[in-house]
Amino acid sequence: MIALVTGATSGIGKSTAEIFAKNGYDVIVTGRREKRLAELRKQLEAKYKIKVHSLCFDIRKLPEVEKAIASLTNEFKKIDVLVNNAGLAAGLSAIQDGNIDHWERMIDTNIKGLLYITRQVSKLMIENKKGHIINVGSIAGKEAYANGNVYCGTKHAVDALNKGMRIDLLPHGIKVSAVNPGMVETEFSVVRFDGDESRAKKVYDGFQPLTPDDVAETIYWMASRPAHVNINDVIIMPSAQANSTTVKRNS
Ligand code: NDP
Ligand code: 8X3
Repeated sequence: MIALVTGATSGIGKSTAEIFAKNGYDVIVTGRREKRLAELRKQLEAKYKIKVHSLCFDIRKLPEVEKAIASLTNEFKKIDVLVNNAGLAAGLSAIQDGNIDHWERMIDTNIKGLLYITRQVSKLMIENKKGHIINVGSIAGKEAYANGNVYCGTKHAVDALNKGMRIDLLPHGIKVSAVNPGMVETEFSVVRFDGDESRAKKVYDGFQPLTPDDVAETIYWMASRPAHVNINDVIIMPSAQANSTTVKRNS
């Protein structure tokens, strides 16, 4: 069995690659940071005795996505599970003050990048007559919160695409699911705040956020249901978080 996990250099994607490897899958890991991909490959191969193939590319660039998928050997083209995880938030501003570069990075990565790779991999799954696509959405795709406008918009788009691709791929026997987490402590907030680590840390102050492993375990559970069962959609939250903005913190 083969799983391709986008954005495996950090956070949820890295944990997801590991849990598939631990369960005997060969994995294809992607991201832009080549050194991290090489380290992950070495680590997973040594620990789990499975095969790891790494693809270093920017998911926003269609020619890079096409070249990366085309470069896979026939063996690695038989992808059973695609985890569409690569994504980011950039900034947190009122709509009138939004930074256009932030908007474009989020739209290009979270929507267009997800589409580019899905188009390539779903064709391979159709040839193979099976497959499972698991989209990483967010609680931000289920509700909007102050200053989250464009990030929430991209994750609402993922929610709609999840439903749409499930319909289109149904005749081909391909399952489509989404996992929508609340707050998970990863590099997400450091990226959102352009590298400001102390601001990022405050996001998770005074409560226990989800870990990347919590989400990875859910993704693997979704992927490992029997053939006749599909988990369409999951929302997973820290117990201390009721919705995007209501969090019980110890003061
Ligand atoms: P991280 O920042 O830790 O990981 C993001 C991953 O996405 C990295 O591996 C990064 O790789 C990859 N990525 C980002 N941009 C690109 C790009 N242009 N091309 C290729 N890869 C890219 O964050 P998380 O693990 O938290 O985020 C993973 C997903 O989970 C995202 O879709 C996010 O929106 C979603 N999510 C996160 C939540 C949270 O609270 N953390 C909650 C809900 C959803 P590299 O930099 O090497 O390219
Ligand atoms: C990340 C979750 O709501 O903290 O998708 O932006 S949130």
